[in-house]
Amino acid sequence: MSNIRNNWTKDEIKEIFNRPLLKLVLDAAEVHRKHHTFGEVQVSSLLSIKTGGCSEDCAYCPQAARFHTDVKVQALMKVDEVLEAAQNAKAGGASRFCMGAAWREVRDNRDFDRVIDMVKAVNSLDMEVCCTLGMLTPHQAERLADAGLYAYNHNIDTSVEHYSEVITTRTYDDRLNTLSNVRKAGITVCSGGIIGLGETNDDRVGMLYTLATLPQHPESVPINVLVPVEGTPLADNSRVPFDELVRMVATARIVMPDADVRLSAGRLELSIAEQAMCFMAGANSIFAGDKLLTTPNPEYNSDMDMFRMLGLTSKAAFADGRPADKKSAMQHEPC
Ligand code: SAM
Ligand code: DTB
Ligand code: SF4
Repeated sequence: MSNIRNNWTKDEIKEIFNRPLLKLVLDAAEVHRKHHTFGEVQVSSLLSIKTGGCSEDCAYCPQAARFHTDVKVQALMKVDEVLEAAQNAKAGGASRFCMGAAWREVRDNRDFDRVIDMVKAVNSLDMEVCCTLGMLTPHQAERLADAGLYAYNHNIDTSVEHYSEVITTRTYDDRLNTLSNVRKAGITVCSGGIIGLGETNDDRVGMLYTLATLPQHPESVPINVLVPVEGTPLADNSRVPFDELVRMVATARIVMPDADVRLSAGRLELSIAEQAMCFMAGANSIFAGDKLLTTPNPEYNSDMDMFRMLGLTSKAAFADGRPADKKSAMQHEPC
């Protein structure tokens, strides 16, 4: 019998979340060992293909036009420039290349046509291609799938209860709808959130509850720690203590055993020892490269030193199968 559950209750998740920290880490490590190759880490590289000037009001985001941050608006990059960045990322050891655009949603215009060309170009490098472009219609998701998109990142960010404290310009249901469109198109789902937005522990449990009770768990779950950026409403939020991140990672690992749990934004503030505890607790994915979208991330060489020190290895691209395999597997599943 599969031990993947989509019928978690909030109380069950809360009980896990509140276990004594080292017991929680040990429990998560056991789940991790059963479902993954322990010590293998999926390495993604991020590129902001269209930066700043976004119409949304996500209170954490330096790219929202309404906040006065140092981010310079940049139009959509050219396909050749993106391809070169992907080649460099591959040479640096990344197996997945994720392209982010500061858009509320995708529009059916020439910019989207260009993104489709970017997806095709990066796909030809035999890398897992990921996009995060805002909301998608079913048709747009199909076009991305046909171009060879492997994963789509769209975060729910926080609990349904806390959501409207952070974002007012699109709803939680809008986000869930995009996730459903992505899933139906046969693209793997990458969805997680952020801690440090002023949420309570109940909100953190609530966010994991939403993800873990989706009809199918996301294949990737990024856990971001807020990077406070000057000019955003959350610039003065206090730093999330590291044990709270470990709790979040470990609980995500236990309730979504097959997912890749990604230690995402906020890694620059963590020591190697703190990251090691996150890897023990079930984190098995990172963003590598000295920049996330607009904020800094650890240097590539320091991450490689960390990998050597901790005995971590990089997961190969498509180790979990190719999109075509997944789509045909989905089509053969009973309704
Ligand atoms: N515009 C698209 C969207 O919002 O779906 C894609 C890009 S958006 C920057 C991707 C994700 O980055 C957000 O959903 C959020 O979870 C994360 N993010 C943005 N700013 C952040 C920050 N300052 N700290 C941590 N995570 C952040
Ligand atoms: C995700 O969950 N985290 C990444 C990626 N998905 C797109 C983005 C983090 C952004 C951090 C702030 C910035 O660099 O602008
Ligand atoms: Fe725009 Fe995405 Fe930033 Fe929200 S998170 S302001 S949608 S770029």
